[in-house]
Amino acid sequence: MQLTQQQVDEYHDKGFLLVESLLDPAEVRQLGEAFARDCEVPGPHRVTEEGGTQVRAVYASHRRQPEYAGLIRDPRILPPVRQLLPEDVYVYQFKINAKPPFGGDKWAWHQDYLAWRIADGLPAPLQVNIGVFLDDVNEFNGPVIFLPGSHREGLVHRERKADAKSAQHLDPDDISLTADQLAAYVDRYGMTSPKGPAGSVVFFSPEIVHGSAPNMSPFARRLLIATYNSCANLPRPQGEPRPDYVVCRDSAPLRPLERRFSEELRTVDA
Ligand code: HL5
Ligand code: SIN
Ligand code: MN
Repeated sequence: MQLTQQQVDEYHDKGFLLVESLLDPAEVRQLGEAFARDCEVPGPHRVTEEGGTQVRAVYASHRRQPEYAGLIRDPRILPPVRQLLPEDVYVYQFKINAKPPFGGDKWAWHQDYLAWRIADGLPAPLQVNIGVFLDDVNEFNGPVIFLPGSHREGLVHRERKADAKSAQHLDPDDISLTADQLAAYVDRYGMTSPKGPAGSVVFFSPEIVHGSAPNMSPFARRLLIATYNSCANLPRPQGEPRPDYVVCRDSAPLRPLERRFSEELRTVDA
């Protein structure tokens, strides 16, 4: 699949692009089952909600579940990513943010690239994120909210809080914008939250300001986020590099699969 020039322009202008129903319902079901399976794998890659046992996020599922290994190279996803970032790319980070009904906590207002610059010494914001809706996303279940156009000003600030919220990953809370910064940015750019059926995909910039509210609805909001980084932009950590579930080491250029991930899996099974 190729994006139209208008879609490419929209991504660069707003900092994100929503493509509705890119995956079909049967594929969404497969991905959901793979997530349920992956949630059972214990380890530091499984992040729980503060003070609880509920899963908040699971990292690096593409290394354990064939559905996700295929998805990151799917011909509907990888070629568009390469249109938005015309470089050889690899997956730098892969996570699924669970946000279960009545309990998924907020994700504070932040810019991704600041996290990766601070924590991993990532030289440049040469990334494209994809957000794959594993559930229908509506105004009730804690959709990601973007400040459209906010990616164009670079980093809003460069500080990290002294006390880390999580030892397993860098929680956006540690690098969040102040209330004044957020208010000024919303004044300039406004807010919007892409919504749509499960299977929709939102491509978004590593510099766009975003965040999301807690989920107090009875609807789950599982969101898969994969970050593609330019192969020429490897991290240069100052000290110990972070674990490879949070910063993937395999930086070999990805090539698209010939057929959609679900068809490739069928061939393997046969
Ligand atoms: N949790 C990520 C990490 O690299 C950073 C956040 O949305 C990305 C800010 O630890
Ligand atoms: C994130 O930006 O890492 C989290 C966004 C979300 O899951 O709402
Ligand atoms: Mn983020």
